[in-house]
Amino acid sequence: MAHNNNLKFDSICVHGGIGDYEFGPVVPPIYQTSTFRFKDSAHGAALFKGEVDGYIYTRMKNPTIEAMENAVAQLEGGFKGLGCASGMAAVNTVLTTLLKSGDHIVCSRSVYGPTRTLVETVLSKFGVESTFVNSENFNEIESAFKPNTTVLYLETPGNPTLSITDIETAVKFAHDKNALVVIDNTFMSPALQQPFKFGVDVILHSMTKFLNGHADVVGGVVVVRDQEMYLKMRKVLNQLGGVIDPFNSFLVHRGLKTLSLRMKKHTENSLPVAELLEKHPKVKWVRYPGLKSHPQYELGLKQHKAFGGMISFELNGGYKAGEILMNSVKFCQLAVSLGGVETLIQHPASMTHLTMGKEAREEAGITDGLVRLSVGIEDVTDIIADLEQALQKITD
Ligand code: LCS
Repeated sequence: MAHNNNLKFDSICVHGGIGDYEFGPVVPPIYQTSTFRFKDSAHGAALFKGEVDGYIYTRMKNPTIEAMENAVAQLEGGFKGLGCASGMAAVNTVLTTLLKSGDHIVCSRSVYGPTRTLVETVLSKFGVESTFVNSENFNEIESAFKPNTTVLYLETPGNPTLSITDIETAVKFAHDKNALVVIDNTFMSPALQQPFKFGVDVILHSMTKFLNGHADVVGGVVVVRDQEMYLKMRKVLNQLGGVIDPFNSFLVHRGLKTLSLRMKKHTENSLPVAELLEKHPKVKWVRYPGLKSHPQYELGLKQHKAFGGMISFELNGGYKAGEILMNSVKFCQLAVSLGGVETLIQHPASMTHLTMGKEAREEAGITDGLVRLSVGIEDVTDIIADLEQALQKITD
């Protein structure tokens, strides 16, 4: 199908990125090949010089991967996508491209644990300075900026606290200071949040989550707004080598077809689950962007099309009660990751955010008793019944 910029979002989910292929398949074939034959030596040389368009080597470009990249770029309203081997490969590609020795990055405190660890333990070795802030408080962003700040990195809603950052205000400020703004849009997906509309420069995702949606792929993607940034990122990704492979790209591209449907169902299921938790006597607090009690509820209404599938909460009995809950669920599965069709429950302090260290977690509001729920698309009464029976097992 020809690239059509006027299609509505749900139609892009189904048709986005699909090109014309031999024999007319309606889905992109899996070009499971590492390399592509040249017609003759002049053709090979012309491809390498960029004088003709075509394929050389799968780390550089592959039609199956390109199809998925174009689909995600269209969904985000961007220029081009770059498929990466994981979300972390996407984070690394972006930060390595944008930062150099002597630069300073301001980053949300509530980010996926290894993102912070990458900045503090790897990028620091190459002379990159960093400051982590509670980015839901604009004042903290403002006061963290230094003359050498070149990147503002936001994760909103943040993993796992679901804190929401005012993207538009942050972008205006950062651009005024000549810094670029990067957003990790994993938690909402373009179905629910479109950061380019607020002027963000670069978007990235762990496609392992909602974009693929079926818990059977590890992948990431970077989406950029223009050719100049695309060429810069592509060059670095090509050198770092963290590209996605054709089969995983195919699976993600298939997952995208139901992205809009799935995000509606995740949202539809999450609100009653969040409400149940909020009124439950064993629960201390609940964070869900769709609850009026969320401190940035109004901001969420402005930034999100709907509220998504992620909930965090803390039990009155703290870590011990959380342990009982996680060991008592039967339908919800005790596993890290998120954004798949199945409901998952996990404990960030001992799992996904362990490497950040206790002090950094506490500053970010990731308490030892915080439990994170990724609400799936099952029948919500099964999810609720399971959580109710598990909550009953907590006796004190
Ligand atoms: N960004 C966010 C917001 C994430 O949640 C994750 C992974 C990543 C980036 C990295 O993506 P990956 O390399 O795993 O594809 N988050 C995980 C989580 O919360 N539980 O397990 C993985």
